[in-house]
Amino acid sequence: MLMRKVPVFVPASPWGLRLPQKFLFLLFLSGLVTLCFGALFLLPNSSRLKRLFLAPRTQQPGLEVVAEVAGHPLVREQESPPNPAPAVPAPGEDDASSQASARRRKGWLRRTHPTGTREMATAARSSGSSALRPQGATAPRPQGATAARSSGSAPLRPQEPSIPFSFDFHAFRSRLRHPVLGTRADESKEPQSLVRAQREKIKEMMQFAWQSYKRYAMGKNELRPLTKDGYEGNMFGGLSGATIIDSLDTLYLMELQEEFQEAKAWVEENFHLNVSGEASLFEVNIRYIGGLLSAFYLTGEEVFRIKAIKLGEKLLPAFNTPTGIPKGVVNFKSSSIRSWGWAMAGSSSVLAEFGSLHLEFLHLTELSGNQVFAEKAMKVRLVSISWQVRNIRKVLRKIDKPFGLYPNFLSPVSGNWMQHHVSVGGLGDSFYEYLIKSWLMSAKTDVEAKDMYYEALEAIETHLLNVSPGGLTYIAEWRGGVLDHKMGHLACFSGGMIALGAEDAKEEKRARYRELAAQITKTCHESYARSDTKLGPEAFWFNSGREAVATQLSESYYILRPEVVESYMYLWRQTHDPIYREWGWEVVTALEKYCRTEAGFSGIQDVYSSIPSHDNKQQTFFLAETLKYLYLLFSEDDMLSLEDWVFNTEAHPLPVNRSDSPGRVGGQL
Ligand code: DMJ
Repeated sequence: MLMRKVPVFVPASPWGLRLPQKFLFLLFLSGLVTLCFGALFLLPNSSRLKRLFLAPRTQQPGLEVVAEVAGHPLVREQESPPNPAPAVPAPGEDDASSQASARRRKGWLRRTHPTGTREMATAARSSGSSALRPQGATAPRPQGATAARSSGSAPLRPQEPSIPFSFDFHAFRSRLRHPVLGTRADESKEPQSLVRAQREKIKEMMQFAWQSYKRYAMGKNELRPLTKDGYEGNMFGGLSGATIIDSLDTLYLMELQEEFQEAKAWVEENFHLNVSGEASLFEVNIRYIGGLLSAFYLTGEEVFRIKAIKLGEKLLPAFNTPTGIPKGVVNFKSSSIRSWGWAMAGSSSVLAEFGSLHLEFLHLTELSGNQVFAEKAMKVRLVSISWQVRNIRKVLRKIDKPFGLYPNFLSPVSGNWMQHHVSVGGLGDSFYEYLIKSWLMSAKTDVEAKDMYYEALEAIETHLLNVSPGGLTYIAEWRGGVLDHKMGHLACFSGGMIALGAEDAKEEKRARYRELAAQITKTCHESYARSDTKLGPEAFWFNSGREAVATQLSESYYILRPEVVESYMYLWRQTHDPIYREWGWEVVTALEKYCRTEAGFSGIQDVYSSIPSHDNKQQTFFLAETLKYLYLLFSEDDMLSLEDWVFNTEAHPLPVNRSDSPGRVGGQL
């Protein structure tokens, strides 16, 4: 019989184990522990276990980083690194196609909202989240208003990690000073009034424009009413549905409930971001992001917030230039960027384009939370969305300006002006608009924007403003000191802008600016009144004895632009002079007579012909802006009150920021 030899000097353990066995057991145990610890690293970032044991040392908001902007001194900025390498989702990665990182992003998106889809919204509602309705509204509202709360309504799932950011939609709504759609005092006082009938007529026009688009072009960017089909265009990088997203807030405002629901359903189900074309940074920002942000602020529907943020991420590569001044075109697939070929042979960024991002980008920060956005969207480096636009401001503040004027073309590489053409119309326009609106949107804390606006206006007044022999006030264009005595239709927004900014000007300038706003608006009205159709041309001149008329056919077209009625709306709100409603109604009548076709509204090729031919395009801004401003012109002042809202340059209302959130910009950068 084989007997195992037991060494006498090795006592048995209390568990009956001998030393070699104990050693083996310990070896096994320590191997197990090492394996478990190593496995932690393989867990997704959102895992609670991982965060518990491997707490990341991320930078906290408020930490200062120092960035060098090429050609400029060191830039000190809150929460912001140098202009980074593009840190957006990998090409093609988005809500439809992203894989692992999308799952990671979903983690934080879910944390701040009860829903990303309609089904989830429904679930949130049925789980008891209170329905939001426009405050003080008496009439039925679009169902979009019955939105789930952004935070606090749906309890976070126990396994969901918390994040330092959440947007409190209820708190935001409670900070508004007026019901979103107003109190409709006029409706109860005078239910059959003329103004109400006029408003209803404009609503019918919107309904017709929408129905026509829906019937012939649903999902395409624009309707072609003559050929009864859709058109995608080449500005949106392959994104679709520009008319839908541009229309959301107008439909909501006019209480076109069914139509609003159709538009919202399309966004939920069909608005895909996995596109791969070249997009205009400016157009995508003002139309898509502006439209989505407004739709969110009006309804609280999470789908709009999420899509806006994700689209914002896709635009970030545009800022990857030595100066941080973005280029105008982004390739959604490769993230490569370029300037428009027409902008000084592809060397320049355009003032109106890079100068019209501020409002939307601050709200993207407000709704995403800088740190989370940076961590997830940028993967590694911490970059706040609003830093990008703050940097633009910094560059413009420092650069030498000829006579205090801002030329239209700037090199994003050197940070120098590329020529000296100054215009308050095309190429320059909304840069000035965003200065005064940044001041207003910051609840009058962004002193830098205010100062830049009044300084620029002063220079415009000194060098560009003119009065024609016939007594019409106009803003000319400036080419290195020589004036072109013309105004573009686009420049006609300036009447409204100057009216809007008049109240915060130095006291001795206030009356002057009010008067200037009225005079410019009158001139723009003249450009309409002097045409056969009572619609205004694309550009009008003041020379050779002719005033406020186009001088060639190539400038005689009207493409359903809003700028003139936009100024009527602001002037009406400021003065309540009935002339603005009269002028607005002239436009309604002319649109009906010359632009309405069997299948939608169309621009016309010659405003001086009483039988004009149509251009076969129902522009998205007709629904976003022209009809919205007309509707507001015939509404009470507390509908989208200017105390609570600023309109972006595509007429999408964005709220004045009265919170202490990161999106809020003070005067100092
Ligand atoms: C709109 O897209 C915007 O208003 C933009 O600022 C320039 N103009 C068009 C409409 O005319």
